[in-house]
Amino acid sequence: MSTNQFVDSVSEFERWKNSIARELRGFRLWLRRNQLSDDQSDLRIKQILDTLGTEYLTIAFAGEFSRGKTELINAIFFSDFGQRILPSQAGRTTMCPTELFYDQHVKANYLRLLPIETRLQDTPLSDYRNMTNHWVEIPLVTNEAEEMAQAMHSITQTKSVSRKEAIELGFDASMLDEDEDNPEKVEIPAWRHALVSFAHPLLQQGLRIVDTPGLNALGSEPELTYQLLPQAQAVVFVLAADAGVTASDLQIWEDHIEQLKTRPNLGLYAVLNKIDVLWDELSGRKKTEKAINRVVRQTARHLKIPEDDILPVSAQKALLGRVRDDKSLLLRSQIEELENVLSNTILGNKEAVMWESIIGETTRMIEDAQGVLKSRKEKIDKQQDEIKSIRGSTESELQKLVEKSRIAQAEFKKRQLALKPSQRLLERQTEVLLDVIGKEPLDEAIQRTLHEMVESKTSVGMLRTSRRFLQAIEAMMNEFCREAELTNKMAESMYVKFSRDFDVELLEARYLKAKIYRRQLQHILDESTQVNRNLILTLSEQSLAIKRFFATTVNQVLVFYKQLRNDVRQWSKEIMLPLRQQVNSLKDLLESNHQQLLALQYNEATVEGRLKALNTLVFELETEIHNSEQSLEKLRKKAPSKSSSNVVELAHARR
Ligand SMILES: Nc1nc2c(ncn2[C@@H]2O[C@H](COP(=O)(O)OP(=O)(O)OP(=O)(O)O)[C@@H](O)[C@H]2O)c(=O)[nH]1
Ligand SMILES: [Mg+2]
Repeated sequence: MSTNQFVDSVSEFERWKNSIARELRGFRLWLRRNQLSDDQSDLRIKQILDTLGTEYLTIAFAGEFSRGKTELINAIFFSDFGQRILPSQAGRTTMCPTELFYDQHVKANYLRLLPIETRLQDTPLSDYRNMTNHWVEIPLVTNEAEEMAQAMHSITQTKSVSRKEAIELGFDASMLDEDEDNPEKVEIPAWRHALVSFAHPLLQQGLRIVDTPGLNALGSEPELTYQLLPQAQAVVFVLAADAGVTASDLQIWEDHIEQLKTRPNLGLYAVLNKIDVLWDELSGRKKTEKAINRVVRQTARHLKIPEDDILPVSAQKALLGRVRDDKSLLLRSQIEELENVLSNTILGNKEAVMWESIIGETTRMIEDAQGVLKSRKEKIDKQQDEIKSIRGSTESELQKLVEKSRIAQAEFKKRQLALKPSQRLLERQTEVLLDVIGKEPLDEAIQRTLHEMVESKTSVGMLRTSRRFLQAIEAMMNEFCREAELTNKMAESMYVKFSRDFDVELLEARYLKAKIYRRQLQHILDESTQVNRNLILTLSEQSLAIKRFFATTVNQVLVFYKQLRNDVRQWSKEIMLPLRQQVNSLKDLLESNHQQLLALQYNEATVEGRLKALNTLVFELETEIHNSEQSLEKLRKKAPSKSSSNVVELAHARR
């Protein structure tokens, strides 16, 4: 297999996932051992473990056709096949977006192709992923390079349709090639999307590669811009050194890629491919180097990004160098510099995202449970003092203590009941919060928009309507933020009351972080403003523009709010968990204390025996607290080290 930087990064990623899973499983047992687990916490841990199993490190390649995106993928990842595995040739080659990964659910090799006609339906691309019956499946024999390459050839398939049909399918007719045999018709991609699952070591460990076609594919499949690219940890924009930054390169960059610059935890790079065309043996290497540097500087100016983010390479020579084992050619291709940067970037960014979501949540869960054990220990300390003080007490004194403990139990029950109203208040407030972002107000806004769009006579009118829709969505978010603030205040006062009533240390309430959601939504809205403009102004047929608007922006917003509702529900469960754990733990303690006093009273036990038993309990608790501390330390060590910026940005919502 190829020996590049990715091998190290991807296996580190897998080790990382495994060690987190190990800690989580250990924590689940720890909870059970300490009587702190219940169905809810158990289910949550299972969910986190499941998500962990299907986390991918994603790297996406985009750019105008024929810049060498696919050649680059062949050179970086699949040179061990000794030939090109993905089709790469002059002219338009890759016809549909192609995802290469290993399907962790099915654990099988396959090539699935989604027919282009599915674009006529309203179903978004993301929904098709789980609808296997809509895809055409081609078997993959992955140990035969030739057969593998042949199967992959279907990614390049086109079909001939009338201009009208092409437009209906969402293509910009001016971008398409004429059918040579039939000038009435145009060539369009036969497939809308390709999923390639195969058991390559890098992919098995969780790497996912996204290859996109040039030919303004991003424009005709907005979900790519919206979902697939922003989810990646690195996006590589490929240019060719001989062409420089052409008008169409720049257009793709400005319309679809540039906005990713502000995404947290996403590395954006430009690759200046085909530097071998600048290699000139006659004028020597120094001059060549100068020429390359010149193009890099120009590119940086055009794209408005730092020169350091532009990486000159020759994909073709890199592939050749690897296949022929020609070290000096490989070195000259500069591919290894690119691989270094990319592999570090994806790992660092992924760690940052996972730190915020999975690891963050796990640490919080452990900290909370640890808090419960600590206060359990405190209470036992107090009990010990009490027992010590009854050494040599008379029967009537003991009787008093038994009575006192009975009263304490009754008191505890009362307090438990007194907790209910504030809990109910918080539950009701959560309902209010969910209503604000509920399906109903959303559907209303959507229906209104649809109606207005159908009614509007001009594209300017449609643009105005689409803007109004985005404003309504934003207003909804503002209200959500206001209500969330109130919710957080309620949660806080419930925690304060709890610690006062039960005389335990104040637990730290985990607040609902509305601001993070607001920022996320803002990203979606900013991006869609741009895309909608292009969409509405370029699609001449109104009904098509409407359809596309709904398939992209509206769908994005729906998905976002659905996720938000899930997160709010999850949060409302999580906020109660530590309190429930505390209550159960305290109740058990009171009960066992009471039983022990009774036993002392009836001479079934001695004070010394009781003290010994309590000592053992304290020792066990200390050990368990120490264990959880070690788990926490291990997890904290996994805090992102390589990635620098924006670490705290996207939390919860990426789950
Ligand atoms: N000289 C030279 N040619 C290259 C290099 N990389 C790719 N090419 C050639 O450029 C052509 C296009 O390469 P592809 O990999 O198909 O380009 P692409 O960006 O994937 O193009 P689409 O799939 O059409 O979007 C092919 O003929 C490649 O052999 C390179 O580093 N040097
Ligand atoms: Mg290609």
